[in-house]
Amino acid sequence: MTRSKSDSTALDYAAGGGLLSRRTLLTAAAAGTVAGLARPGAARAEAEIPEWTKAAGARARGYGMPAATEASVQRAIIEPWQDVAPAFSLSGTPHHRLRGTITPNGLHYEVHHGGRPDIDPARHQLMIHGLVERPLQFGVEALERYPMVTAAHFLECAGNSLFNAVMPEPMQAGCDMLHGLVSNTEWTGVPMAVLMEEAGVKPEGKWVVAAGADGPSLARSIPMEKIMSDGMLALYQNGERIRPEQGYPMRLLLPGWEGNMNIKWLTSLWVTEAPVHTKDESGEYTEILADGSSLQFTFAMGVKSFITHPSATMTMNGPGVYEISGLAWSGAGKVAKVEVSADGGESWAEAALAGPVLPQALTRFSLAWHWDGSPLVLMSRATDETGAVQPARADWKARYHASNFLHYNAIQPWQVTAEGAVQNVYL
Ligand SMILES: Nc1nc2c(c(=O)[nH]1)N[C@H]1C(S)=C(S)[C@@H](COP(=O)(O)O)O[C@H]1N2
Ligand SMILES: [Mo]
Repeated sequence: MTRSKSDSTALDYAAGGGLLSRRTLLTAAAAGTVAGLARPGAARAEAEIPEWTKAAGARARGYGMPAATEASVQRAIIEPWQDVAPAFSLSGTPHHRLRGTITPNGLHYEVHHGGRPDIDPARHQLMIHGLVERPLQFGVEALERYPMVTAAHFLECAGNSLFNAVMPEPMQAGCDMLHGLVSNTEWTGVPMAVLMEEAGVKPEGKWVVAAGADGPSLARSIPMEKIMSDGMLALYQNGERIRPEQGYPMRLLLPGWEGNMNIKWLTSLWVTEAPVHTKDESGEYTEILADGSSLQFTFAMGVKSFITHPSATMTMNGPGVYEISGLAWSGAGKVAKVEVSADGGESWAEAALAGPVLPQALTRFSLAWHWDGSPLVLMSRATDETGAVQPARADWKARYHASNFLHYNAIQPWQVTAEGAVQNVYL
């Protein structure tokens, strides 16, 4: 690769393909090498005075909305099974249109097995029954009086990134379609342990079968240990009441565990001795391994990351200095490091992680990059605090049957063409 002399004196390279040392973007901006981004300032007197500066603006309103010019920032409606299962519906978070780590409530991904029910909170009840000393029933108002905790956690569907898992050729679509079934929220609710202690779990009560109030009666068996350690009855989502899409008026939250177990519209917690092998955990949500056998109860989501800026469907704005930015997470705990490659995996540089890095939460990473206009492949590889590393696609595929689309966490390579198009590729 050739670089002009002025570039190489101003920039401090960390790896191939133009990756820059972590602090470089700030110093490059200061040195004026982020060429062509800002225009020279006009003298104040010559500057145009726009109409919004000359008149009064709109009045205060009861519930704010994004700017009208941002109306195209929407969830992607994903309908791969529309013909066979019409009640099943999905939408993906447009991560390539967002920054930071918290997902706005209106853009949280959705997976509904039987559509989104319209629940009257005054009539909704949560029952705790089975192997307990005192079977209990709670309405929303009663739950409001319990002590609550707040924590930021990702939620990811076990079927996230399914197109990369099973399609023979990489699908050309954005992060919303490809990886949108993960979102990150500050959840607030009552610790499950508080409710279970009130009901008095009998010594033989080792599992809890959680079920929702929607039509398909989605139900999952959950080990009591998880319920007692960090299970939450979530009532609030980023400070406001949980949205109908996310389980209004209440959902089960199991930090880091596959989305399916986080039962929405929660109505029943049945304490049992053993898992009951519901339809959702025997037929569905079991991974098919390479030898054809199936794997049940993969609870924690694997370590994973993808670059959001730039990403597929986006176009580079000419050669120059850019910030590569993306998201990383792990169901096992905190993200320990994210490495980025700009030469298809030949060399790697460590990205900066935006703090505080929280356990089982989306973590933003970034790294400065000088794109010289030549074609190359960008990718990110996350490692979590247990030492687990995100696998290459071929290694992930070798473990599973060709038809398996669950728990896909392989590295996402993005091809940048000489024309500046960013495309999904398999590597
Ligand atoms: N009652 C009920 N709970 C449910 C579902 C459902 O359809 N019904 N979908 C599950 C699946 S498969 C996932 S991935 C998550 C999705 O949560 P979200 O729609 O809030 O993103 O909720 C889970 N809990
Ligand atoms: Mo899911």
